[in-house]
Amino acid sequence: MATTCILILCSCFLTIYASFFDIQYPNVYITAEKGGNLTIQAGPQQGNIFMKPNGNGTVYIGHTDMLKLFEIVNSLPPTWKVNSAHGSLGVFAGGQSVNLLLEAIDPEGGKMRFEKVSGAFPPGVHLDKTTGRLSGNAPDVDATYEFGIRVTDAHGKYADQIFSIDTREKNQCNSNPCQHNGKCEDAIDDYKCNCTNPYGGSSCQFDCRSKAVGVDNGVKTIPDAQLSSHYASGDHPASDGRLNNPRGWSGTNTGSWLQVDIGHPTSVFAVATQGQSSSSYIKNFRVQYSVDGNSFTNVVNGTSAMEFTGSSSVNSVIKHAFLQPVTARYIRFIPRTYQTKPGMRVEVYGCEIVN
Ligand SMILES: *[C@@H]1O[C@H](CO)[C@@H](O)[C@H](O)[C@H]1NC(C)=O
Ligand SMILES: *[C@@H]1O[C@H](CO)[C@@H](O)[C@H](O)[C@H]1NC(C)=O
Ligand SMILES: *[C@@H]1O[C@H](CO)[C@@H](O)[C@H](O)[C@H]1NC(C)=O
Ligand SMILES: *[C@@H]1O[C@H](CO)[C@@H](O)[C@H](O)[C@H]1NC(C)=O
Ligand SMILES: [Ca+2]
Ligand SMILES: [Ca+2]
Repeated sequence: MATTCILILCSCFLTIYASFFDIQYPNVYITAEKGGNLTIQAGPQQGNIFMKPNGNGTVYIGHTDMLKLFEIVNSLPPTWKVNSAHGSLGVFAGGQSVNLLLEAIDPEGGKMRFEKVSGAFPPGVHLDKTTGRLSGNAPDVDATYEFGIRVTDAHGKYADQIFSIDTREKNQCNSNPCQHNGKCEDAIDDYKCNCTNPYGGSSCQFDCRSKAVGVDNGVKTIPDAQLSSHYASGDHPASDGRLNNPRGWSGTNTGSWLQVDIGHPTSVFAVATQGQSSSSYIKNFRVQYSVDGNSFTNVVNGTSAMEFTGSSSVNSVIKHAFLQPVTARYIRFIPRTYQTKPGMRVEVYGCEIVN
């Protein structure tokens, strides 16, 4: 009976003061009157106020998620798990693989982000910003690289730490890369060989006396544009002046010449020729060489220009080694005496000069 009475009272109260306590199923609103304040007060002594969002619920003040805010406020910054004193991550030889994990722990166990805030990594070493892994290959230099890394948690709390990596230049000569008694000099990520005569190439692996630069028709390392001539007879251009070419180059008189532009400074040791045809061939020729394509010098024996014998045969190759190798980019074949027409097909032998 009393319960019914209270219920009736309540419903009257709610109808009259809907703005104060309003149920709009399933929502419940408590609203003060205009200018009024809403006060929730616990019992006068040791009373508590509980707000209990359930499940994934939260408490908002304005648009601020209070639980998130407390989470951010309470979140502790990550801490570094430093592996060694002074943040030294180790010593790496040139070319050695670097694979290091910059370990940090976030007390809340959330995701972390890593970034460099100062200093420099060794060239070739990179940081993965999500895992904190440093990887790459150590540069071939003696150096210490110091850098500051900031690890930041999901709440923007961060911790900085200075690290360092030491690198040591590797002596690339330790593996004795220079063949044929070439002298080795260590370099950055590399070595240089000072080869003994007649060897060449980056590891003195070539016998320059027999290393063709590639004029030969079957090789053509030297493109047509690098073959030129003076006074060619029209149907036998310089581009046919290749050893084993079916046509061959032909000049018109002793003022003619055939030139090979090797393309780069080369230590030239020898040349070879074939005749142009069974009836048209050089009997004797000189060889001139040049570094710049303007100023040419005779290949000599002592102080006189060497006179080389040409091949009078279509097929047989006559090869002539110079008494001393010459440094040249351009080699010119100059007819001296010839049968019918000064014709020939040529190859040049030598090693590229590498510095
Ligand atoms: C509401 O609270 C403010 C601040 O305490 C007070 O100045 C004001 O008088 C209160 N309003 C009413 C109607 O009590
Ligand atoms: C909270 O939300 C997540 C993802 O939406 C859900 O997997 C989880 O069950 C929810 N927890 C509760 C207590 O409702
Ligand atoms: C190469 O070795 C020779 C003989 O020892 C020396 O004269 C020459 O200067 C060396 N060249 C270079 C570039 O080191
Ligand atoms: C070089 O000249 C000398 C003396 O003049 C001679 O004896 C020698 O045969 C010549 N060598 C060549 C390869 O022509
Ligand atoms: Ca944290
Ligand atoms: Ca080195």
